[in-house]
Amino acid sequence: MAEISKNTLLDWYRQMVLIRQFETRCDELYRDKKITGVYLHLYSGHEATGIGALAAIEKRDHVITAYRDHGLALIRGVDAKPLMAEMMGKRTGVSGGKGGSMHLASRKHNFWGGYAIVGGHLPLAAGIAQACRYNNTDEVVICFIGDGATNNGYFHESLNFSQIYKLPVIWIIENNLVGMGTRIEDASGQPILHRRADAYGIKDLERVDGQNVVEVYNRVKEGVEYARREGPVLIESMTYRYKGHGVSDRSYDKRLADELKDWVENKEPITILANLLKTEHGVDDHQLEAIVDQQLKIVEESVEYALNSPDPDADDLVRNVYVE
Ligand SMILES: Cc1ncc(C[n+]2csc(CCOP(=O)(O)OP(=O)(O)O)c2C)c(N)n1
Repeated sequence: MAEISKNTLLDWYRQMVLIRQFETRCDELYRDKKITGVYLHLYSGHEATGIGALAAIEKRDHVITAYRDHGLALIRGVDAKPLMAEMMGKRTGVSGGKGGSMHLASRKHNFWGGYAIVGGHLPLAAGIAQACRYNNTDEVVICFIGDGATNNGYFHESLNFSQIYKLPVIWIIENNLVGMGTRIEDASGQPILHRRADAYGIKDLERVDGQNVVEVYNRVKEGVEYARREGPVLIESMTYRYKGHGVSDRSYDKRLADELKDWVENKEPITILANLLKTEHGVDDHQLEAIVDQQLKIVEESVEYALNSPDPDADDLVRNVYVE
C-alpha cells in the first residue's frame, strides 16, 4: 500500500469537514424553508467513502451518483457557492437553479450528477464508460450505487453490459444497511452485496471499511488500475448515514438509536482521520480546529452568496432545454 502524505491526509480532513458543515447548514436552511423541495438527502456519515474513492481517480475521469450527491460534488471541486445557490433554486446555481439538491452536475468537473430515479444512473455510467472505450481514452468512471439500487433491473443490465464490453467502470456500492427504512436483509436474497459480482463475471474487490478513508482509497486505487487496463470491478463500501433518508424523515433516528450511537461513537470518519493525523503525524487539536474554522467561513460565504442571488426568470424556463 502506498504511503499517504500528511498533506494529503490534511486535505482529506478539510474535505470531510467542509461536507459535514455544508450539509449541517443545509439541514438548518431546509427547516427555515430557504431550501425547499420534498427531499434533501445528506451524505453525513458517508464522507470517507466519497473522499477515499475520488482521491483514487484523476480530473479527466468521470463520476456519477444518485441523489445523495452534495458531498461528491464538493470533493470533485465544485465550488460551495454555486452548490448552495443550486440548493436554493437560484439562477447562479451549478445547474442554473433547475436541478436542486438531487441534480447537481458540472460538465467542467466530469461530475455527471445527481439522479433521483433509483438505479437510473447505472446505464448512464455504462454509457459514459463505453464512450471512453470507443474514443480510445483510458479514462474510467466511478459509479456510486445505493444498496437499495442493487435490487432493480438497471443494476443487472448495467453490470452485465459492463462486463460483456469490458468497460472501465468502478461500481461502488455504498452499503449503509438500509434503503430508505428497509433493512438490507429484508430486501436482498444475498445481503453480502459484493458477491453479486460473481453473477456477471466481474472482478470482485469485496468489502471495504467505508469509514476509513485510507482503506477506501487503497481499495479503489486497486480497482481503478484494474478498470483502466481490463474492465469493470465491484466494491462494497460499508458505511452509515447519520440522518434519515431525507432530512424530513426523523423517525429513522429514533428507531435505530442504538445502532446510530455505535456508528457515531466508534466509526465516525472524521474522528478516525483526526486520530490518525494526531498519532502518526503530530497534528494537534489547534491545527484541526483552524481547518474547521476555515470551512465554516466557506460555508457561511456560500449561504450569503446564495441568499443574495437572483431567482431564475421566465426566460430561464427554456434556456438550456434544447441544444441551439
Ligand atoms: C425507481 C425508483 N423506485 C423508488 C424510488 C423511491 N426511493 C427513493 S430512494 C429509495 C431507496 C434507495 O435506497 P438506497 O439505494 O439504499 O439509498 P440510500 O439508503 O442511501 O438513500 C427509494 C425506494 C425511486 N426514487 N426510484
